[in-house]
Amino acid sequence: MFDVSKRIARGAAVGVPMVGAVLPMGAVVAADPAPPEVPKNHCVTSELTPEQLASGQRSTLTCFTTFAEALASRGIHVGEEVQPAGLSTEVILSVSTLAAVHFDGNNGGGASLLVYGDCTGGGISLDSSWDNRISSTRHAACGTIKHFDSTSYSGTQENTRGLYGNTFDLTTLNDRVGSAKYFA
Ligand SMILES: [Ca+2]
Repeated sequence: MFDVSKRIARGAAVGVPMVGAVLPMGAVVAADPAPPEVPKNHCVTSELTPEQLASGQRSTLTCFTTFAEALASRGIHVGEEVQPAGLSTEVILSVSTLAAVHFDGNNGGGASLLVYGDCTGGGISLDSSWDNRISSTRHAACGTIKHFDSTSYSGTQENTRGLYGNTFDLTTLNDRVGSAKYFA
């Protein structure tokens, strides 16, 4: 007799969470109208010509949610899971029009900025979305990259030189780059 009453009590207790389960479902519905906006942290631009540099033009950036989408916008197709630091040197060097990739973080981490062009002295001048953010630079087709403090290719300068495909952390100009020029 005692056991039976315990079972009834447990059965009643089990029924409570079932009724309560309606509330979390209602909470999910209430959250639907405001889904979090996914940031577009992976951007693409083309080098400005020496004439455009001289006229003070700023670079136009097109940004995407994933690194793979940013690459695909210029015809490089990799898996959606590929992150900037994981992009193989083989892929980087297979695209002769990719000058370099800049990163917000050290050693190829964080948001990325792909720069297309050749290596004959063209450059980029950054707007407020990327000014003073670059912390590391990965060389693609261009072996020498000159980073400048100001957006008009002047002020303190830091150059990176080396093997194509290598990534360099900036020191003096970490989080200070306003413009850059690309050379062979
Ligand atoms: Ca940074």
